Amino acid sequence: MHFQKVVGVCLLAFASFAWADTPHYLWGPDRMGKMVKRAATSSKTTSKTTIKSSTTKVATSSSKKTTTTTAKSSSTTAKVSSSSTVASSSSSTSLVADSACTNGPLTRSCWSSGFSIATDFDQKHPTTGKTVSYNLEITNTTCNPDGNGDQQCLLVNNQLPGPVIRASWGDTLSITVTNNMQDNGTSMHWHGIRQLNSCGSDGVNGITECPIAPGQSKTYTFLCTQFGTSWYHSHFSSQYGMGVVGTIIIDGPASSNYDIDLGTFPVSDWYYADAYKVNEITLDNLQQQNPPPPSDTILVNGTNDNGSGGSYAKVTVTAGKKHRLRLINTSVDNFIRVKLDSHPFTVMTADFIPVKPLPGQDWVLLAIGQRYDVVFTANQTAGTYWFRAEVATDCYSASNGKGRALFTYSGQTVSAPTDSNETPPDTTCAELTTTPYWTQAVDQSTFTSQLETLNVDLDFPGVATNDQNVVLWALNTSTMKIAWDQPTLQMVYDKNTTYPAAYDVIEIPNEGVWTYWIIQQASTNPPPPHPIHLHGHDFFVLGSGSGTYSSSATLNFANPPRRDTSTLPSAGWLALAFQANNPGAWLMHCHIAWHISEGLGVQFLEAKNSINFPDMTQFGSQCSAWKSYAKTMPYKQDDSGL
Ligand SMILES: [Cu+2]
Repeated sequence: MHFQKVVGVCLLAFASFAWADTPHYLWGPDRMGKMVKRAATSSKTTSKTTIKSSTTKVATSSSKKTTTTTAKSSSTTAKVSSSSTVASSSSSTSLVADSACTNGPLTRSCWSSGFSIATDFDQKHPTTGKTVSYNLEITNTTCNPDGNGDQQCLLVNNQLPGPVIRASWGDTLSITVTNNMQDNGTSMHWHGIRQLNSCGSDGVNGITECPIAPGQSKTYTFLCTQFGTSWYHSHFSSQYGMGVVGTIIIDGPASSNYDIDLGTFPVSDWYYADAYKVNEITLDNLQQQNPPPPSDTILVNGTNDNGSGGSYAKVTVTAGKKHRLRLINTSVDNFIRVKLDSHPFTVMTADFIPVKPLPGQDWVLLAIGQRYDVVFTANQTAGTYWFRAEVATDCYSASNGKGRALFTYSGQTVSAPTDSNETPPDTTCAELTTTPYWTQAVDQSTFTSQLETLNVDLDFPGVATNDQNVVLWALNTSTMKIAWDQPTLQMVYDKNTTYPAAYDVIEIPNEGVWTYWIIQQASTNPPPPHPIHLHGHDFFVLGSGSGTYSSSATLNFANPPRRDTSTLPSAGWLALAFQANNPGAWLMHCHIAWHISEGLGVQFLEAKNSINFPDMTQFGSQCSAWKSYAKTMPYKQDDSGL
């Protein structure tokens, strides 16, 4: 497979590099109309990233999408409507779900008749017939999350983070997103949601839809085939860094018991400058191989106290009870470690995958996009305890501030204890090794024989969209860049196979195959590790390591960790596998917002002849509205668009 080099905008965050000579800048307005520095100078060095792939055929099954009625809801309150229950997909599972037990504090592994923590949800899931509806409105406004002062923000329902989207395993979610921003398009991605047979609701502008133009709405509809914790965010350039973020709970069984569900607890880096501007500065810095700006602070559940008027997130716990806390890293650039003083965590999920419980976890590292659901017992002296969230410097993350929250025992006065300023461990940015609760082996019969190599460069295309030379990140030999008004799904629907090289389309023609990907970073690449995220699937993490992948490396095919976001180590490799079992166009990318902006992504076009397309009349109307708006929009696309 040959991929032509193209232009996009992609670069890295490298905190370890010494700051070099003062760079040359051009200036121009950013999306918010502020004057910002833009990249100007050319640069040199190249480095390579390599992806190897191979495919093998195995049996697969397909699931049927069922239709349900929808209900309207007001902004933050979900309404549920029921229709007749439809049998879900049939298929075999190697594990037998308990049909008798019901979910409760001592029986969290149970769920409903025929479904439990032992259910292989690739093969089988409930279909409740319920549709849970939400309305999300995005506006251009101001916020002041930590007391630093009002700044420009883009918020969902005027709150940070946006409302929690909550449904149960087997429900259908129907979420209407309205763009009431003046000068921004948008599209909303539901991170980690499989979107089985509903690729058109994946929310990736330029791939699965045109952006939603100002004043327009789109309703995303999908079935909750898995359960656990996740988040949603805009996929329109760096927009989510300005607040277009919220969290998701899909209720279901769990591999650990607990009494009280404390809900989602996102941690995020935060910048006082607008994210588009920070993105521009990062691109600028990359030209000199300088690090991006550090974040200004870390928000815990959207808030912090910087000492001048902000407030800490406050959580009440009940003595003697087990509490479930749903941790999510919703950052744009930083890996974050968290802990709750004197209350070690038992980790029980990794992303949307229930895992064998891992007790005794002190600091827990979350890459951008990752989630861990944890359980802790309130068994200490009644009082208030610090929750800590700090950037992982061993992952080349950097922040000028720390995240803090207060956990107080019920009946006690909230009173911040003296902060011991405990230092988080500085290790090797190692990801927690998790074991899925139920065993699923990855087929390895032709892994070796069908291995092929796709090369990727840290790209020096010579000319960029703004007629300047810029260094770009590239995965699969080209820097990714999509056109907002030409989504891949439309091209596939039109049977137009002239995908631009910059679309980085990798076709997986046949369902049922296992695909294997070794993502290789050269030692000459800038050092930050990359949190690699795949849409439309979980992947199996066969292995990772430092240096160059070798066929003698030990890979785990028997029961590998499974999740939707995993870390490519600095100067190392990451081996992933997933089975083609969901026709669609699926983005795989680095979840550092600056890096996908700079092109570090590819898209898999899976079984294009079997895609269940969305309503293409509505799809076309959304594109028409976007094209009409784009003629006069004040801020043109200046990056990958993603
Ligand atoms: Cu990256």
